[in-house]
Amino acid sequence: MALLLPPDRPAPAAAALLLRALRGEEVPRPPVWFMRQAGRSLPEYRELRRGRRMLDLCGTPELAAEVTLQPVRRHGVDAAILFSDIVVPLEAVGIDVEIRPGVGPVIATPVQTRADLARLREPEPDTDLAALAAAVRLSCDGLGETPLIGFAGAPFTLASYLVEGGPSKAQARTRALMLAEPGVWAELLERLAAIAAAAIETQVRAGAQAVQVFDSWVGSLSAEQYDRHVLPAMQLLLQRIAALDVPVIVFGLGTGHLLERLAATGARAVGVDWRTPLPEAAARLGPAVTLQGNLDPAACLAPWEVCERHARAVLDSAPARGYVFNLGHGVQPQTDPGILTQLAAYVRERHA
Ligand code: 1CP
Repeated sequence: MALLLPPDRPAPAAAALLLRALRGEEVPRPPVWFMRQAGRSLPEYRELRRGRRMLDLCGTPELAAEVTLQPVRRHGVDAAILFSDIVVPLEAVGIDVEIRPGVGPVIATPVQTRADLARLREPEPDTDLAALAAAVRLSCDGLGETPLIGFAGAPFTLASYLVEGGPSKAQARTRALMLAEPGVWAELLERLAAIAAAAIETQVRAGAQAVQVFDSWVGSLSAEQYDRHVLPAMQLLLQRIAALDVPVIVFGLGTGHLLERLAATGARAVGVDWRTPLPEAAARLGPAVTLQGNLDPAACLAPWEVCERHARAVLDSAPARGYVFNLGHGVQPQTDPGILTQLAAYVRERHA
């Protein structure tokens, strides 16, 4: 499997751009990458995926590394994100999870009682997470100077899949458990924080230079619920990551009301979705927190002129320092990859 990058990959000078921006340093232009840049929007991914289970693809290091590199080759983005999924560390400890096409992760036996918690042990890095580490190492070998972002699902978002048994709109069962059984809930989130921490430690030790914690669905909580039922586990997770000395981005969809809380986890950077204007986020979080976002992914489904206009507005509203260009959530599967290539070039060249 060819892991080599074409000659037009960004020059090494741009390579550390992401890390510099995450640290709040002055940079010549904002770095650009896209959440869910690897995967279904790319025909070369769909080709490789054909006839394979998603989790088998994640568990085959050579293939996972190849998929990780695909968007870097094609779009010239300033970072790769490991091709994996937030449920991979759960599968690694024996949770019966399957990723169903067009649905997402489905858990055959949901976690709903105190007795179920014993199934959530911390993974052993050298055995349970060996394939994850190998995928990171191979990805880094192929990336050269371009940094690799490792990731994990945050405790709340992982809990939502485990408790519901699959994707859900409102996480009603999850929030019901949180309110009805706060003791069970706290232990559940503590165990999930340990699982996420182990996955991130493995990725950083194998070469990931930054990490993102995806708390995609935590926007369904009130600020008070977040403080009481989620923040302690997030702080545990972020404390373990702090020992690794890599920048951490925390992201959640629809978290405009929680931005200060996301920063209170100890994150170096906060991902913002398109509903919160960047100047508002900057004013609320201050210059010590890097912002990442926040082009509406729907803009990438529109003709290029429309996408460009919205991208310009995002860039014009972004802070001069401590800013990473991204979408406000993941790339939609039906996105024309040509638009993403144009968008990455637009961000790279606007300041040239
Ligand atoms: O080919 C396929 O059918 C699988 C589709 C797919 C892919 C490509 C899934 C199923 N996961 C992934 C890869 C993935 N997942 C990546 C790496 C790719 C990249 O970012 O470039 C990452 C970072 C994730 C993380 C992930 N998985 C999140 C957090 C990010 C987000 O979008 O909010 C979540 C919530 C998941 C669960 C999940 N896995 C897959 C789907 C379709 C879903 C979401 C289902 C739902 O709506 O609840």
